[in-house]
Amino acid sequence: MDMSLGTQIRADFPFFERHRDFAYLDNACMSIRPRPVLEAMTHYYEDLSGCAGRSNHRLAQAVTEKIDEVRGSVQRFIHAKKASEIVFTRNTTEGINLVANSLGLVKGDVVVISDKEHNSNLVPWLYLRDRVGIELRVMKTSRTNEYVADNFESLLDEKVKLVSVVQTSNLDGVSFPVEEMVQKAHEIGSLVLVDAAQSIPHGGIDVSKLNVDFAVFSGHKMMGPTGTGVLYGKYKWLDAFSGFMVGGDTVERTSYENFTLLPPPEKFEAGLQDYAGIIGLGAAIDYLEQIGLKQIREYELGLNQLLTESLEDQSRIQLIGPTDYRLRGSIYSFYVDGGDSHQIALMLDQAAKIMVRSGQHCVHSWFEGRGIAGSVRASLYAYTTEEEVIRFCSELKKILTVI
Ligand code: ALA
Repeated sequence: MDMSLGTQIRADFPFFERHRDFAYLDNACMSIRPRPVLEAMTHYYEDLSGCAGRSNHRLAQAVTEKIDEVRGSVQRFIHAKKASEIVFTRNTTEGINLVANSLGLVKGDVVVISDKEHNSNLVPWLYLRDRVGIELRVMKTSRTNEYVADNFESLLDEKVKLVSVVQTSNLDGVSFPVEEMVQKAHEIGSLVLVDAAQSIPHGGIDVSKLNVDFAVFSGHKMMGPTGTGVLYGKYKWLDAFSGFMVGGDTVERTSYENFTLLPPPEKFEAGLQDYAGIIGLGAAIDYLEQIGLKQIREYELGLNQLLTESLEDQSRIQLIGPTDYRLRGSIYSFYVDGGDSHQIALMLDQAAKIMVRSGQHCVHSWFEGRGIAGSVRASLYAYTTEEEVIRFCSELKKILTVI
């Protein structure tokens, strides 16, 4: 494995030119943007600055074309059948809320999630449980946080209307076998939503091969702008939805008495959109494709191997998830008996400008369920260098001698 990817592409990121002494290991929360993404956004503001799908002057037409182009790029990138299956959102959470509020679930309907869902894929369902009376079933994972087929199958019956699960966990980097889960869910007539926020940036997704009904992800974790996201939905389901947020640009016509919604995806994209952001997201996809998702994945595994092996001898470290780095993608998440995760993260930052995330990572339910206060999470990406990983391990070892 060529372990030079990080240093090779580093020059593409103005952020790293300005912060040469940072070790940025909080990529599961927020990624850094390469120059082409920043330039694409600036191009919108400096050269285009129009609305899409409204005015018919040349600037508006140019923006409309760009947005259509990006929709096509997303379609190709995730292997969707139609561009109209791609809805632009603000983030993953918005996509899940859109589906939760559009499915028309009623009292007694069941939604299945896993025991390691981010709040974005837990709270919308608890909300529907409290307001509508749906039942929420939680699939238990193994001691090492992995999928257990029996635990999933035992929850499936004809009352299940949706299985909504994370593909790759932000807690520990472990992935679920989504294709197998989709097959089982479809056999009992349930739809499947996959939260792909942490999987797409590190390996992509093929929604057609997985045969998922919905997939959601965010731009900011894949080198794209903040406030951008995507909901993929099979056209037949999007078409059947009655609309969630409605208003300008979602309608074909209105009168004082009624309105006619446009077909998908327009009927879901209410109001002026983040055109600069969407154009930036398109540039992020181009950039990721240029590097190659397979190469990114393999490179990150190499870094995680280095990280895992360097800390193997640290008996106080309690790793979350399997010890095998190949099962944890780009994440190394741990806690230290007798050590506070926030204190460790602060010490890493203050002593060596190493940025990691600490706490419960918006997966409070998992931590509460196990009586663990929180973890320190180092998360890697294509531009992470071996030097950053080595620095993290060495500073952490120093900290472990004083806490
Ligand atoms: N989901 C983001 C994280 O894990 C916020 O940090």
